[in-house]
This record gives sequence, C-alpha cells and structure tokens, in this order.
Amino acid sequence: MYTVIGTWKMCLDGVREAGALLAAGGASGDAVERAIIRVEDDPAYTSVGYGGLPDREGHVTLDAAYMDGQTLRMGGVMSVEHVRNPIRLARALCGRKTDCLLAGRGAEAEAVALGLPLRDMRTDRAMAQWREEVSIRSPQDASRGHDTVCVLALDDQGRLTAGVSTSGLFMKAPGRVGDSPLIGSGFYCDARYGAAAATGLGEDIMRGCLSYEAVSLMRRGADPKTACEEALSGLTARKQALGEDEGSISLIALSPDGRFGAATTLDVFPFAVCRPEATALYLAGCSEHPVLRPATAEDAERLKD
Ligand code: SD4
Repeated sequence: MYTVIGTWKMCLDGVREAGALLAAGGASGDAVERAIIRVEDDPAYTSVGYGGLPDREGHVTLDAAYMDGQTLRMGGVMSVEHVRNPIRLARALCGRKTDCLLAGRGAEAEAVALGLPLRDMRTDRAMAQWREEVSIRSPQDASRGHDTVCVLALDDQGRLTAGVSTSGLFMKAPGRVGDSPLIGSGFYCDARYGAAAATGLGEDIMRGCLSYEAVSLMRRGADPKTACEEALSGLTARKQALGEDEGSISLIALSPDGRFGAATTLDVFPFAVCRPEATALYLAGCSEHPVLRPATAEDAERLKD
C-alpha cells in the first residue's frame, strides 16, 4: 500500500499531490520529487527553495539530497544559490558512481550542464527580513524558525525513496552546511528496512547520525515510531549527560510495509501523511511523552507551516 510522509504543515499539499501520483501507479522517486518541488517553488515558505531566508552575508544558499532505497545510491547538493529546484539536481546526481555530492560552484555548473532551470532565489520579503535583522542578530543566533522539507515515499511496487531540501538556518555563517545533504544524518533509505529523515538543528542531528540510527533500529526490528523515539532519546540523553539541553530535533520514518512514525523534542511537530484512504496532518509531541495522533481541524488552523 503506497504511503507518503513529509515534515511540517508546509508539505501537506505536496504530499497530497505525491499521493495522487502514486495512486496512478507512479514511482516513489517521482512522488518525493513532486512533493518537494511544490514546497521549493512556493515563496511563502522561508526555509526551503525560492523565498528561503539568507545567510549572514545575504546569500540564499540551499542544500538538498535524494536517496534511492533499492540501490542505496544518493545524490546531494550543498550551498547552491541559483538552482531553482535543488531536489531535481540532487536526484539527477543520484546513481553516479562518483561526483554524486556536489557543493557550490561545481553543483551550479552541473545544473547548467543538465539544463535544469536557474533562478534568483531571493525574494523581496526574504531580503527585507534579512536587512531588518542583520545588524541586531549575533552570529550565535542563527536558528530561529527554520525547517527542512523531508519526504519519504513508498510505492505499490515496494520502492522506497527519501528526499530533503532546505535553505538551512537564517543568518547562518557563509559556507555553513547542516545535516540535510549528509547521508545518515539528514536522511537515510534502505528499501529492505525503512527510511528516515530529520529536521531541526543540523549541528545536533549530525552528532547522532540520527536518520541512519533510526533505519538501523528498524533493521533490528523496531517499528518506525519506536525507531524515531529511540534514535532521538539516545542523542538527547547523551546531550543531557553533557549538561546540554535537548535542543530542537524532529524525526520521521517509514517502513517497507507502509507503517510510519515520528518523534520530536518539540511540544508539537506536525507532519503530513498520504495513504490510499486519506491525506492528513499528524502531530507528534514530547509533552505527554510521546504523543502521535492525527491533527484536528483546530490544530491545523493553529499550526504554523
Ligand atoms: C539545517 N536541519 O540546516 C536543517 C534546518 C532545519 O528545522 O531543518 N531546521 O540544520
């Protein structure tokens, strides 16, 4: 049974479209790309693609990755500035024996060589926010309000695919790259055991290789929800032992038989799910340890993207 799952309310429409593609017999890779492009192209979302918020020097730099669970091949891009859909470029690199993870200038040249559309990714709104905050923010204050779109899809042929796309942290240091394009940290996908992806502070997510950890727990028999919870709690317990707070991290996972799960350090973490019977927003939360339930209409109204 096909299933698509994606992080945050912002991907609800994309996940619905991806589900329609799968309902028509489409492939999980196309579904992942479709859902993510929908978010990348929408300037209303300031943490992904066009309209993403800039780094400290006013450059919008984007990271994306794509992984095919049948072959364990991945493609990824980091710090691209003018590529309209970084997920398309990441997917195009997936399958290469070498040069599958490209940064900056080289990645942009590859987009040109492949004939992918380019665009000035800065919007007036994003630049106005940057101008407003550039003089008042300290370099350590880079993380507010940034979310990655992560999409995991399973099609009716049992193919499992993962994709992620982000503009990273607002006011990040020039050249800063988070977990998102890094295999094992921001995403991982093995069609035999499951797929997982992460959103939140990349510097923390990388420390636990959280996506690989979640898939590895599924390999050992955990269901997706337990895998997310255990991967996350392993890292947060370690951080707490070091005197650090648990930070802001959320994880989603999907098993090869279409079960899904999530875990978060946030009070509320919304994610979208599309299955043959319905498309719905779900909530995970850490307050009533650990909640996972469909969102009500009032929840959906209240939620930010
Ligand atoms: C990063 N993980 O660049 C991304 C940002 C994010 O919710 O997902 N924030 O660190």
